[in-house]
Amino acid sequence: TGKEKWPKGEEEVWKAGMRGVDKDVSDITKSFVNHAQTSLARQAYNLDDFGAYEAAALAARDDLLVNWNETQLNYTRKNPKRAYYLSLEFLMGRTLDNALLNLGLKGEFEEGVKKLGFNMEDLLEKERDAALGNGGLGRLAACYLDSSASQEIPVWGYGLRYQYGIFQQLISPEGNQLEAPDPWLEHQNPWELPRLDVTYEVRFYGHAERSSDGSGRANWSGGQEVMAVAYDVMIPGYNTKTTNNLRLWQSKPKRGFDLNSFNAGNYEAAVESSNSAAAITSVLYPNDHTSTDLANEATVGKELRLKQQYFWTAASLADILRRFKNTGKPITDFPDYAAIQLNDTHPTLAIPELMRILIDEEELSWNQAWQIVTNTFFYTNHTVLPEALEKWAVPLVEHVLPRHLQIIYDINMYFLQAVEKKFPGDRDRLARMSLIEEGYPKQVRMAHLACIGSRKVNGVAELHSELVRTTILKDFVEFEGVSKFGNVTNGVTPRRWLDQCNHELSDLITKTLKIEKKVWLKDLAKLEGLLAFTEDKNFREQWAAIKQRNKERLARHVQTTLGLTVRTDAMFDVQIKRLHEYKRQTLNILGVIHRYLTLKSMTPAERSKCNRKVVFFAGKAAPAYYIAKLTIRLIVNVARVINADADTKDFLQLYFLPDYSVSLAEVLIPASDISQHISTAGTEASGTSNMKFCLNGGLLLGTVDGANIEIAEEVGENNVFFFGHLTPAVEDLRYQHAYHPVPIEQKCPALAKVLNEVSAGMFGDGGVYEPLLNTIRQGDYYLLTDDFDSYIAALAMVDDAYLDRDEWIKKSIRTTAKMGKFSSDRAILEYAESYWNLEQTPVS
Ligand code: GL4
Repeated sequence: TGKEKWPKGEEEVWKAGMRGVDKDVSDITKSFVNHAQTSLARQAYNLDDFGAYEAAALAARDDLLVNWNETQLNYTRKNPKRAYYLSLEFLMGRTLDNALLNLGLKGEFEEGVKKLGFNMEDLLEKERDAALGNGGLGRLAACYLDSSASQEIPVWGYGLRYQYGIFQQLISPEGNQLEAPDPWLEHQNPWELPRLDVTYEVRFYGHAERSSDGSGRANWSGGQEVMAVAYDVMIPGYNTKTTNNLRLWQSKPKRGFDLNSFNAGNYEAAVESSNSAAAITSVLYPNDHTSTDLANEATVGKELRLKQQYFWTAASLADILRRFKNTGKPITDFPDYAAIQLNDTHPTLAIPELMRILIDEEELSWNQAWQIVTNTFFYTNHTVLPEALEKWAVPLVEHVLPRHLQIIYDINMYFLQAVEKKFPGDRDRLARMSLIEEGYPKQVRMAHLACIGSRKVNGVAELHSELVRTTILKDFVEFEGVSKFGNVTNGVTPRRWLDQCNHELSDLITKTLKIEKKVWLKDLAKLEGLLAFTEDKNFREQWAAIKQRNKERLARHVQTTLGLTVRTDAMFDVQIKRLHEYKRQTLNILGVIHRYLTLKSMTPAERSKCNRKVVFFAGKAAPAYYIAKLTIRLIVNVARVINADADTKDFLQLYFLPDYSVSLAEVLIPASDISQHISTAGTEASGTSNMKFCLNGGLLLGTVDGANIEIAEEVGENNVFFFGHLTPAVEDLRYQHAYHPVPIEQKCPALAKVLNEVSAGMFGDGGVYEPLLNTIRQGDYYLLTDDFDSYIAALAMVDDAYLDRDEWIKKSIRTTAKMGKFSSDRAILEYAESYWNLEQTPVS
């Protein structure tokens, strides 16, 4: 507002102090030592690498805070429209390196810590990943925050401050996945700022009494009240002062404990309710692509998840509304100042919650309220897999959120009336579109609610968005018109996924393009300039040498963490992602076995003409996903056998790297020659690691699915390796499996042979794998028997292409050169312009 009041004292002193100063190395060493001594209470003699990391982090954080404060003040003064990104997952990974890069202080810090006797690389390794997400969806949210800040767009993230992130994955000697908790907050977290004064009360249970005055209002009272406390995480933009905010909520009891029980000597009862409040934000649900059958799972588990969702949306909305109300604008202007992006259906309860606030508290009419709601929300769908579409049992919603269920029913009533009016007498259509699915129990269809409560809906790649329009939301397109249903193809931040993880390549690009790094890293289309250098032999050699050093870095990592020796004079073939049947890691491992059998059948002379290849897998399976865990077990045991086979081990090695994480991805991706993105056509909404590999000059082996298609459009089909059936064929093939099954021996003898070897015990007790093999023998929902032959043929094409080293390197350069489209800057600007209607708001 420009009318801020200064405390009594000298305004100039305040201003000078708050502006921050340009840092040089001596400021950094001073700040580092000061933090070591005061914030950490350590002396030089007892400062280990971890302590030094903490001191460096605190020094960097001081700079972030100066920028953060200025950014927030700038927003308050200019009061631009803002967007709020509601996501249950933010998979941030490590922060220090990114913070220094974005602040432009990497070199200075490196020098500073060196002066103090430390090595920056070692310190960076000490940071623990912030792993508050499962996979692609959560990492996308993190990339979008980076891009929003970098592009100076006023976006805040809202999420939960889980005490435990995604579980740590251990692999037993038998090859079983074991889970251990991830207590990432064990040490103090320098990247967050507790805002113990920013709190909201959130209610659960109780009763909702509709008023009898015909206003449609209700009074919701009783039940449990829990406090939400804010923790702010600074999100620095690259090469800008703009530092946005990610606000994470933690639950805590409203009152410390029940004094009555305490005084009566019943100590357990006294703390019970406080424990149940704390439980809400205690752990991230480790399920990716499953709503874990929320209607049938044991009630307690699913109730906690519902409470998480409501707790988070209610606190976030209250906070957003409070900020808006501080501006003094009338509530009807709300959609002109706030756009709320729903990251998948997880935050859909925000729709009835905003209705509740507007009707019961702001006393607006239903129509006024619905008008505001449907101009505020935007919904991104991230999957069309039926098992991942969230549904909540009506009795559970009624129990936990009685007022919201009333509102959902009212929304549904008005909605179905409108549908009936447009399509009179079409009962089937009403049943298909209803927010409530009939059955025992009835269930609320969250995707339908998110769709009708939003201004726009989008998918995350062209094909996926088309599938959203023509399958799961087809009726809604017919009812509301197609213009509401768009596409924003995903993107990844080139800061983390090129400059940070592959610094040498980034430097080579800068040197070659003769464009400043800070320019091309924010305008990634500039990479196209590399095309002019594909014929430059010297450039190609440098390009290839960097890939080689990245392989050696990965090999060192495997050596130090697992004690295994990886050969680096081989093609590196990588598949890293959550374990899921639709992603078909099984196809990959069966292909590896096929290669192994082929090598075994060769004479040494024949073998010596083959490519050497090292295959890497990494990824976590949901703890209750039995088939996915069995796939891991198979991979581990195949690795055990083939890595020990003297006949073949020079030509084929296989590794399953445990505990996949953002940090591990940062080492794996730059080292890859070829990566696999081999989902059954139509099942992978987009994929984002495909973009990261290609950005780092790795070629892509994949199906015609998700963003693979758009990558191929950019880099040209002769630079990617495609195989497999296309989306339109999938339904027919499944029908044939069900009604006209053909024995595998007949349909795909090569695959039958592989399955038989597994069954027969080539990799240990064959019986163990029968349930996994049976998913292929019977039903084969993900079409392995249909795609196996063309998969093997594609692998052979990869081998052939790799033998021509020069041509391969050219393909690699061309691939990186054409990745401009896949910057998350492009994606976030599309959201800002075509969805949220936001403007860039630089700190002036
Ligand atoms: C996912 C998709 O499976 C993945 O293809 C996509 O890239 C990602 C981000 O849009 O979202 N959907 C779910 S659910 N988890 C994902 O990773």
